[in-house]
Amino acid sequence: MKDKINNSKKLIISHVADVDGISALILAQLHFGDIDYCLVEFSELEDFLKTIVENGTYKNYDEIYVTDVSFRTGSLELIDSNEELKKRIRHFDHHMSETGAAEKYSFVNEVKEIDGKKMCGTTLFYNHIEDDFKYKSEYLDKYLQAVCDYDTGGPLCGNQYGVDLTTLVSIIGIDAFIKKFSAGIKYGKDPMTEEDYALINMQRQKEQEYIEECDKNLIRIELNGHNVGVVVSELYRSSVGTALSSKYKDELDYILIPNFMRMQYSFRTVRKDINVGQIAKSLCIEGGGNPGAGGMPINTDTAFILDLIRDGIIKKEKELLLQQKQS
Ligand SMILES: [Mn+2]
Repeated sequence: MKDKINNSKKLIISHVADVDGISALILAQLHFGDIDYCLVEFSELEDFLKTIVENGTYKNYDEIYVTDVSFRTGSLELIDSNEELKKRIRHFDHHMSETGAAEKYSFVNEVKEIDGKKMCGTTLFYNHIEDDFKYKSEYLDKYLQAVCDYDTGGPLCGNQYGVDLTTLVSIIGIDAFIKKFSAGIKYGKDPMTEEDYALINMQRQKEQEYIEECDKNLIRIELNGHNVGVVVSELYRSSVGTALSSKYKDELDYILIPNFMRMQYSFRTVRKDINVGQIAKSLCIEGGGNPGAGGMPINTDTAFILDLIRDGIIKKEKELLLQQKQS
């Protein structure tokens, strides 16, 4: 979680984990000025809402934007039971909240596509402010397209600029990324420099080597009837997950990446017959995502998977020993 609370009139709560969540914040800051914000993992939303309700700060805001983050049961009930909070919430998301939440709660606004065009958190929020947005440009269009293509299509989306943005934020961090692309959008000019591309290329080579290491250490487990490849890794989760899911698409339903730095599991698949967002949701109340990319916290409900991974490690070691003996 990353926040800046400064008694402004508006608050935006967005997704900390990717360029889509961060870009909604960039647009909000350009549009409204220096507003309060909080970037969260999905699993942190409820706690953050509880905090602003308990200390009463939510009443300072005339509007509270929730972008690229979906609501779980706890958050839904919290908002629904508090009229003052509810009337301030403006929700723009393309994930799926709890089943039926969009029909049941008027403040839930989830849109997957408009006129056959896939949407992401940033583009939905942009549609909301577009009429009065001062910084329209060809560059803005290119940026929004890139964010949306990558967010809905992943590393294989075919939009190289979208892939580059995601690589760059992993190198320079969220604050520097916000500063750089706020300026880019403000002046309608691509802020990527030759140095940025040099960094991106270096990173990509490192990433490639990292993926090869992850491949060597891949652990296979069975989880609720699915064949799952597990990579215990801290870096490049989308690239790692996508690369290994592509490589093993015939034998593995999806790739699971436990990350102890974020205390999150990430799910990735390139398979069209598998929906990892739904799988994550079925495993844990705070889980969710879209068909190709999902996530859930490492917590009491999901720690049993770590036992399966331990068994998978032991099994793999035994098989290797056996192979060595035979050869
Ligand atoms: Mn998104």
